[in-house]
Amino acid sequence: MPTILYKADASPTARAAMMIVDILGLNFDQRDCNPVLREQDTPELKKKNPMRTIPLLDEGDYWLADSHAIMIYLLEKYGKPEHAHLYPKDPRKRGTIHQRLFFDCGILFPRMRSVMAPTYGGRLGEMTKHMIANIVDAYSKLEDYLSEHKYIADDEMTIADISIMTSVGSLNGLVPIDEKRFPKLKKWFDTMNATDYGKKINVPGSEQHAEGLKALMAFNKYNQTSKL
Ligand SMILES: N[C@@H](CCC(=O)N[C@@H](CS)C(=O)NCC(=O)O)C(=O)O
Repeated sequence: MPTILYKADASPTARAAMMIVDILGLNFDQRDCNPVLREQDTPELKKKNPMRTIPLLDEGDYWLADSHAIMIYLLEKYGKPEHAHLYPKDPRKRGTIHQRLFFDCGILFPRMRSVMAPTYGGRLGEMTKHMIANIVDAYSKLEDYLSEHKYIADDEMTIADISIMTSVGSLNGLVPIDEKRFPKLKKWFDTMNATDYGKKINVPGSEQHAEGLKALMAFNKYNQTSKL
């Protein structure tokens, strides 16, 4: 059975897994699974991933959820010497990479999710000041990380960059990075998006995601005001 990757192009977390698959040159069966339509809620997928999220990697007799876990797994399983910089063996470098991945999982992506959930739920007509301030605050933390190293976790590109560029991609479509305030972040983001996989996967997927959210917010706002 070929390995299946359940994904949606607009999903930041799915994009991270898709880019690692692309970088490693893996010929997986990449299947669309739309979380907005709850296509991940089938009994088969629920059993494999009780979190009911994408991406989900399915090898038939083994499955794995969470983009960060998937990235590490694929790198450890298929990484060749030319990919070593993406997930170096040095414990301190790994320590920093893991911290940045947890930062994405625990802080950055949830700030995106706090906009996504009420928008898809039909409740959010426009972003609140608090949501915007939280996103700008996350940009400022990333600017600090980029003052420590050339990339997010190291002076070479690592999986932390691949993970974080997807969250920032969608966030930037909602709250554009202010280049004057966050010059290092803007430069890093442009560099990441200029890679082959950035151009092919992250740029169009982020645009689709942010534009879809903005359109839905406008629709929610219209619905809310028309009910008054
Ligand atoms: N920590 C998870 C988060 C995955 C996640 O929340 N994915 C979203 C799509 S961007 C999803 O599937 N949401 C559906 C839901 O939460 O019910 C990861 O990195 O894979």
